[in-house]
Formats: sequence, C-alpha cells, structure tokens
Amino acid sequence: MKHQLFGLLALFCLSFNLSGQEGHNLLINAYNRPSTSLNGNWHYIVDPYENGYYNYRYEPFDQQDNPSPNAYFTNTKAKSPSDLIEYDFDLSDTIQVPGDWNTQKEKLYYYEGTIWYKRSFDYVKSKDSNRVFVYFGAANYKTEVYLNGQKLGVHMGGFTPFNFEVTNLLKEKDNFLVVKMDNKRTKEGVPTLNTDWWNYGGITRDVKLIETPSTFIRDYFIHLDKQDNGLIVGEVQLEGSSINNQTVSIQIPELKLQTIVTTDASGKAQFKMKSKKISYWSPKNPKLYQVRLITDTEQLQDQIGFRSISTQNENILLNGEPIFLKGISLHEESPITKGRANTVEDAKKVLDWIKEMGGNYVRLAHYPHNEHIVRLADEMGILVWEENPVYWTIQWKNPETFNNAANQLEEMIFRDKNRASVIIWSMANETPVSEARNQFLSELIEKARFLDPTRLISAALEQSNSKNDPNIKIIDDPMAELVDVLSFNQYMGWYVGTPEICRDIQWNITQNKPVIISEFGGGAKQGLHGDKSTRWTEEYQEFLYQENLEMLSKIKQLRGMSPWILVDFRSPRRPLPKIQDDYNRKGLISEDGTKKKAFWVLKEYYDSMK
Ligand code: GCB
Repeated sequence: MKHQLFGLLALFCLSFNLSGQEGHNLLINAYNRPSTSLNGNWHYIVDPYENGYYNYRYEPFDQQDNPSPNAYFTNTKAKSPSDLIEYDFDLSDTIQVPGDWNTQKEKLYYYEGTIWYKRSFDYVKSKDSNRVFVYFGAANYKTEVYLNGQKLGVHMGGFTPFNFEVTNLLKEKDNFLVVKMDNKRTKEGVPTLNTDWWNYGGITRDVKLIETPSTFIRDYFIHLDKQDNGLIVGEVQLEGSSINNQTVSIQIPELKLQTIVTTDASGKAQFKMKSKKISYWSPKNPKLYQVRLITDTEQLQDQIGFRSISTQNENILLNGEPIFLKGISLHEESPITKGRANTVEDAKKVLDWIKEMGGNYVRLAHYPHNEHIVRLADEMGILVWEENPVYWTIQWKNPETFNNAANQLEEMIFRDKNRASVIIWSMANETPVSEARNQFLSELIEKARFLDPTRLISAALEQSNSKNDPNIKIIDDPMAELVDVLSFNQYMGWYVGTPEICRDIQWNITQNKPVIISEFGGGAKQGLHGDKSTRWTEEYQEFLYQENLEMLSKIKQLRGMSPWILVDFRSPRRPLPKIQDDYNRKGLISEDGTKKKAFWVLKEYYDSMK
C-alpha cells in the first residue's frame, strides 16, 4: 500500500512538474535542425547572495507584478545621471559559452552558486509564420531563463537538453537573453550533495535558436522491429495548429525506401518499411543511413544506424550474435581544455584512445554526456552505456527527487533514442539497497522501458559478501532481478586489500544474466615509478589490472567491462598533494594525455579477444 501511494504521488508530481519543466516539449534532432548559434562571449555577473534575484526582504523579483529595475533579468540601464542602478551587464566581464566557469576564470575555480549570463542579439525569421525556440544542450544545475524581461521557465539538471519557445517575445533588434545559473549542490538534487567529480558550473553546452514552421516535426523514433530485423519501424509526432491528417514522407534513399503516412488527431503517425538490404550497424560496420522526414512545410534529415540488441541467458546479442563489450568508463572532461568537454574534438580524442586500446564500448559515467560524443560513437562504431545521475545517496523518499530523476531520464532517452551506438540505459550508480531505493529505481526502470522498449536496462550495483565466507562475493540486490544486464562495481586491490587479494576472491554469481563489470581500478600518478606494491605508482596500477583481469575472467557470465577510468578527472574528494592535486588518479591516461602502464595491460587483454 505504501508503495502504491508513493507511486501515485510520484506520478502526480511527474506530470505536474513536466508541464513546468518543458521536458515533454523538447525538439528531436536539434543537432541537425536549421538554427542560429548563440555560442560565444556572454557577459556575466557573479551573484553569491542572489542579489539580482531577491529583494532585501528575500522575495524573488520575478514573482512581483512590477519587478524592480534592480532585478537583473530586466537588464535595466541608468537613463539619467541621478538613476541608481547597481549592475550593468555590458560593463561586466565576458565568459565563453559553452564552457564551465571554473576553468575559465581562476577566481571561480571553487565557486558554487549563482552567476547571471546575458547575451544580446538581433534575429529576423526566415518566414513570418515560423516559430522559434531557444535551445540549451545543457547547463549546470538550475537554469532560469528570461528573454526581453519575461521569464521563459526553469530547468533542473546539469546534463540534459531543454528548450523554450520564444516566438511571441522575439524582436528583430536588440533582444536580451538573461540566464540565471545556479550550481549549488542540494540534498534533494539529482545528483545530491556528494559525488566524486567536479561540480562544474555554467552553460556547459551549445545554445541556439531553432526555427521551425508553424506546424513541425517535434519527435520521431526510428528503429528495427524487435521481432523482424528486415523491418524498420517508427513513429513521428507533429506539433502545431494543424497536426491532424497531415502527410509525412519517410525516406531512406540508399535503401530505396519511402513511405507516406497520415497523422491522426493527436498529430501522430506510425510507419513500417521492409527491406532485405539493410546493412546492420555494429562496431565493425558502423553504417549510418541518411533518413529524411518530409512534411508539407519541413524537411528533417538524420543519420541513423539499424541494429538489434538483446540478451539471451548469459549473452548479449548484437544483431543476434554474442558480443563482448571491451570498454572503459569516462567522465565528460576535456583532454584539451581540462574543463567540461563540449566539442567534437574533445570527443574524437577520447574515442580514438578507446579504439587504440582495442575497445568497442564506452560507459559514459555518471550522467548524460554531450551529443557530440554519442553522434561520433555512432560514426566510429563504439557501443555506449548512458547513465542517469542517480548517484550514491539520493533522497529516495522524496517525490520531487524522483520526479527530477525521472525527468532527466526522459530527457536523456528523448535526445538519444535514435542513436544506434546507445545500447544500455543505466538507471543509477552504487545506490544503497533499501525499500525506498528499490521502489524508486524500479519505477525509473518501468519508465525507461515505457519510453524505449528497444534497449537494455542496467544499473551499476554493488557486491556483497556471502554469509559464510567474505572471500566469496555475490550480488544480493533486488534490482538484479529487474535489469537486463547485471552490472556491478568492485575495487579489489584498491579499496579492498592489495592486488594479490584477487587470488583469494571467488565470484559466485547465480543470476542467469550477462555480467558487465561496470568499474574496477586503482590510482596511479603518471610518471611515478616504483615497485608494484607501492601505491600510486604506475607499477601498482599495472599489477592491479593484471590481477583483476585474471580474477574477473573466471566469471562465467562475464560479457563486458568498463574499468574505472580512461582519463584522470577532477574531484574535490582528492586533495592529496603531489599525487592527486584535485584529480582522481584512476585514469589509464593522465589529464595531459600521457598513457600509464596499465593502459597497455588492458589493451593486451582486449586485443587477445579478437
Ligand atoms: C566508484 C564510483 C566512482 C568513483 C570511484 C572512485 O565506485 O562509482 O564515481 O569515482 O568509485 O574512484 O572511488
């Protein structure tokens, strides 16, 4: 009964909140739509007391009928010499969008709080009846957006896209877009107060204006039929004033496929196209097809690969064939700028390293990464695990927290559901078993399966000791029953003993499912050498990988792994001077791009599996 109540409450809050969060209004394939970039230099004001948001009675300006000129979103200028205005965006410093503020401005390295961004622009629509949306690839964590002094809305969550319609507010000259960014960590947030990564703040991904016709294609999902891999199936959703009874043509010229469908009263149409000639997407054959969707007023193009993914007993089947996921975990940190990654070049560099390592798979931890890397993984043939930032100790009993997690999950799936490389949606990482947590995660799983019945579901779980013998490890977590792929993190030789301990450990995994070791690893400071029993040396890490690989290969259901982690990454939990200096050192490559010895151990292991 308690569970049902929680479910109902969460469901209520979800629909209530989604209408406020615009999650359901997202535009599909923002990547390829006609758009105008708003990237570049924006003026910013650092506002630790949120002085531009609250008056001195701590009432939000944007909830008042006549907001004071001191409200930053009004972007007011002194008009006469006697006017008192205590801010001026245009006289303030500038910062690059996209980009985190921590690595752009030395003073902001540790800053967690509010910063206001402002950018002015002119905009002339290509057709009067067209609509315009302002689209953010992501911004961390809470974003409040105002155009020309009007509030467009709020978005929560640092790693997923959101957009607001601006058609009725937009002018041809002198628009001002003001964005209040706040990256303070909160107890009820997703993630919550405690993580092992840097809380980069700011507008961290691309911002653009997207122009659409008055009725437009808002969403589509195109994939192989689950039962029949000679069948491409899909659904398209229009939005606008005339969505009923519209024709949509779907074409895949290279396969000589075309179908024309008519939308129903809700603007939806389903389609099917049969072909015997589909060249199936896989790491060895990352074939993408140009797919066109055409209405009377619009033409969209996307690059889509077709493949099936499923499990059968202990196997993961890609296009019906068993596959081993030779992977590595990754944070979204740039090997070039050393802040948040947000370019194709950043993505290319890390995916090239994975290829060099003999890998075919990446775990994008611990939150949805930018779209460049997923699109590039599609092109390069690298399988992808994507993850919702439900990390460690979320407030399991708080319906708003659930609602927030569910919304981020929805935005992640929405953006990437047409990407062939993405095969696994992960719900969470290392979350402690409890009734409330089990309920929370099972509802997320249900939601993910509803939104996307074509992919595998997993979560990075934890191991337990068997009752009789602490050296016998088991997975004792009710989530193991609900996932398609059983994944868990383990740190033998690092948090548990030294690498030799692997020789004493036995894995007694009883679930009849494929197993992915979602994490194992240990730290090494690149360039530090010594004997293999000295922590932080490259030799210690090398030895740890050798012992772990030997131990893990004995798990009979082992079908993949994503050791922790490809590149050293920033974390405030890692202050040890001369060794860590704010970096988690478990990377196989240093933040400067130099490979450590363990890189070659993993490469040898993966190469031997060819
Ligand atoms: C983990 C976490 C990961 C940490 C890692 C570590 O289990 O999932 O986020 O960074 O361990 O280095 O401790």
